[in-house]
Amino acid sequence: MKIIYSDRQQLHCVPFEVLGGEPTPNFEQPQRALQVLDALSVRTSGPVLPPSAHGLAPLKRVHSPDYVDFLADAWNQWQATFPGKAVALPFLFPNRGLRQRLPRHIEGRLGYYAFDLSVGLTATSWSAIQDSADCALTAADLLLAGECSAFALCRPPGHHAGRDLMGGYCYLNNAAIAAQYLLDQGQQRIAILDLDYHHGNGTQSIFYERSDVLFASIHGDPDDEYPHYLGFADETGAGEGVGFNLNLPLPLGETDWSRYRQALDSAIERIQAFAPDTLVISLGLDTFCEDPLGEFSIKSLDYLEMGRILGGMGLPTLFVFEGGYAVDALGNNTANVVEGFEQ
Ligand code: SP5
Ligand code: ZN
Repeated sequence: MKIIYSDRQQLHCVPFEVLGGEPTPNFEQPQRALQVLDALSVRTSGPVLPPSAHGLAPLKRVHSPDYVDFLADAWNQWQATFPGKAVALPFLFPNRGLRQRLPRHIEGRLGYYAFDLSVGLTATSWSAIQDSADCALTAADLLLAGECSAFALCRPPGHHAGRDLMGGYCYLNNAAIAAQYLLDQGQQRIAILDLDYHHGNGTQSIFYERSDVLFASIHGDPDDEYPHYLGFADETGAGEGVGFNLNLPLPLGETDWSRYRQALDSAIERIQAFAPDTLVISLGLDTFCEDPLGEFSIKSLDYLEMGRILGGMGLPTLFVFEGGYAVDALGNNTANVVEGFEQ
């Protein structure tokens, strides 16, 4: 399958985040994408192609126009206010009891559009963020042109980003943007299967009241794991979307492949009943046993079987790369999914 990737995605590099009460080197490093690119180039049919620019319009079909314009201009505003400070980072948020009102000052704007401290912006972040979304859109074009699968090697990732909210290393929701684009190009139903270890709160919230996009997610129980405030089993959709949201939270520490596989079977059963035109897979590899942010125990060879099961669904499939922080194993694990899928 074709792999879509842009070198400009290397331009986004946030030096630190805050974890466990301490400044910590940011886990979402440029090297992640290079490891995956290497492994996919060597081990799968390829080829690797650059994204084509789709402009702001498809982004604004999912995100609010003010949020997209903010992302594109945030660095300029930051630099004007904090000259010489290399990373724009929020530090306060309009939580309970505070006004949901976009203020003038960049400090207030950053917090208004963020829900955690993992989403710094540097001088070159926007190029990478935009190219990451363009990778998903270009991969969607391949499916529209009749390819049966494509791999969008997106970085930064997307599934935590909401309509006007960044967090969890995510700025633009690449999977949601691709799904909406496929609908706008004439498809009727899209299923999004989110296999990242963390719940895809952004994707869920974007499509929560919609019946043309089915969202199914397998993830660490948010009672015990990030993002904590969404992703529970009783969230089944609202309004038109009732019945089109499926959360399968699994326990930390005791989820191995056999347990995960049962959840995957349930998700697949629901997706097959939905009969989507395209399956978008938010592929996070942070379910890996050695992932520094995860508490599942999936092994490298399990990803081969995961790929075979996904390929066995027989649906046009768009892979969108999300999380995964065991950098040394990330390429191999990702290539295992793709190789299994192609068997
Ligand atoms: C795209 C993606 O995978 N984003 C993940 C962001 C997670 N950041 C916060 C991690 C919090 C770590 N706390 C560990 C709690 C017990 N495992
Ligand atoms: Zn994750």
